[in-house]
Amino acid sequence: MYNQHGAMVAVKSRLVIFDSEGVIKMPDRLGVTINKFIMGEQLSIPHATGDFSGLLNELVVATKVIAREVNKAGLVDVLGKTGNTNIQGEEVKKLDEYANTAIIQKMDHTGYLCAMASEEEDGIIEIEDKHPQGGSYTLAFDPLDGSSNIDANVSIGTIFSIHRKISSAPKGTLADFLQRGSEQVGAGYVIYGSSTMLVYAAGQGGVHGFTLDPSIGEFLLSHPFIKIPERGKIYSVNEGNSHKWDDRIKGMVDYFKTDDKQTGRPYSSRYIGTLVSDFHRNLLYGGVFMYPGDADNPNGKLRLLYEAAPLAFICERAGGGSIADYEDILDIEPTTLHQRVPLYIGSKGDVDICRKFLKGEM
Ligand code: AHM
Ligand code: MG
Repeated sequence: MYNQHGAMVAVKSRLVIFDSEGVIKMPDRLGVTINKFIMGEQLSIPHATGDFSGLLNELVVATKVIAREVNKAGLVDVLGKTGNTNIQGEEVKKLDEYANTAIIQKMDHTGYLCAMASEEEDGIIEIEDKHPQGGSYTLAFDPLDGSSNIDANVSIGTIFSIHRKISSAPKGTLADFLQRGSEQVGAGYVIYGSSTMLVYAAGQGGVHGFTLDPSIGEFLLSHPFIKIPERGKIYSVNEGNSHKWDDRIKGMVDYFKTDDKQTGRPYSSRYIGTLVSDFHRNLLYGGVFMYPGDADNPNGKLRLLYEAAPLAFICERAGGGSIADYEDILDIEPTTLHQRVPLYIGSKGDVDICRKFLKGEM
């Protein structure tokens, strides 16, 4: 059950309770684990089967395994490249491969999924016959986002998107993945940074962040009901590409850099080069992340199904916005698994400015 703030009031279970202002009261003073929180959300949804909670909980374990490997990456021989290229034509780093396998192996036998899709795999990943069949969800993921940053000990992440299966095929079909972002039943990301943090939104609920306490190996609720500021002071874009931008994009970025006290400009530039991290910072502080299309890549670089759409789902739940060139990200009907889209995402006010530039209204 949710109150008028969208706050879960799982009074019966007394797992996690929010007062009428949406402020959390933690009956468990040692901290609310993510499993307990997910259970609380499940109990607040009538007729929930528990499958979605089960799926999320398994995914949480997979990300803890990845976090463990990321943290010891400098100590063992997992840094560096495998010598292979993935289907995007990019070099595959060893940790990418590890993260991809960890998620597949953690999820394939759970019975919750009909199929998976990964940035690292060409087609959809079938659930092998030896595993339970007939799962009612799909999982699309970027196992290790920001892979160019791995060797430099800069934060990287995992992004995931969950849809309900729509086809009648027990093993799922491509159509089950080619659903609009607005149809997601849950989405989230993990940042492997100075600490490991998982942020997710599910069903009609809000956006919640959990920080991994490595001493007990648990994600504990640290950021309930994240809301993105209406306007920010940060723009994030790879300006090394500016010579390939059209005049609309050049004008947009110039606008954010122009001095105008009344509208709080100039904005500061912050660009990590890991989408998850750039997005997360802007989610907390406000601002806009942009990866525009350019002369070489009209659709930009980022992928709709497992990068743009899940972050757009979270951003929208947090009160922000996200657009491609002319459409809201969540409204785009995907046509291919690894489709790329231009992306402008963050504070609503800032994304609206981008929208106006893209439409030629500014
Ligand atoms: P990846 O999934 O292969 O790591 O690529 C996606 C990453 C994003 O995390 C980031 O926003 C972008 O690529 C950075 O690209 P660029 O180096 O062109 O600025
Ligand atoms: Mg990636």
